[in-house]
Amino acid sequence: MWWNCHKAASLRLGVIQCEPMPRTKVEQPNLFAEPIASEESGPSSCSPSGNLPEGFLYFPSLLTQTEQSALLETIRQLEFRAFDFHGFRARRRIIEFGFHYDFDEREATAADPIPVFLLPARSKAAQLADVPAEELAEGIITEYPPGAPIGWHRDVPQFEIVIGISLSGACRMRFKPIKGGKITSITLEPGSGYVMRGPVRWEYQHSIPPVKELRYSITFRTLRKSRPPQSRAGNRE
Ligand SMILES: O=C(O)CCC(=O)C(=O)O
Repeated sequence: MWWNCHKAASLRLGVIQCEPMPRTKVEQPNLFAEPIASEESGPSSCSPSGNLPEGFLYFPSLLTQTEQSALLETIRQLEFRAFDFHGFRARRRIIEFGFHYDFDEREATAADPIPVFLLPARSKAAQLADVPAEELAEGIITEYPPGAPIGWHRDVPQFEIVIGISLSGACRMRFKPIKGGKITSITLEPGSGYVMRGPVRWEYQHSIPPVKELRYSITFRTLRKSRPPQSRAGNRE
């Protein structure tokens, strides 16, 4: 059923990039103005992003410049912690709200609530996914200094729909089928949003190569209500 909701949300909210749906351009005056029609090609191993995995939606103009600036002003003052994965300290740093995920225990436990300054962004993220804002139970802010990547992974199975918002710098996001196959990619521009659900969420891994400039992302996730369609293999975060 999510697919139907998905279609409805897409038509109401703006441009999506998603296969096998044909690319649809619908003007949406405030939230998602300036939709892009195509993306540049990625590295030679990547195909152009027109072949993005099913279930991935991209909204290039989710936040206005003013909204981006206001969020960044607050985010820059937050105390990030190094992302630690089984003793490996990544270059990116994070702050978790709503839930904290413990990779050693493989458990999500309650964390500080999603702060007020993130609520407008959460509302917009919820509209992208066509879910009530309160269902976005977790919010993670990630800081990528220049040169910081995020490796290939599939998000942990405690969560379901993933919605990401990009701030400050652009980056490339790549997708790789877990069962093997072609890598595809898209550029995530500052102020853009994306949704991952269904096939792209469960049958693919995603990654971000080292970023060229400082980037922040806000990731909202809903809690999973049913068993994921795939085994746990390939989960990292
Ligand atoms: O920075 C992003 O947009 C992606 C973040 C991500 O993949 C993750 O936190 O698992």
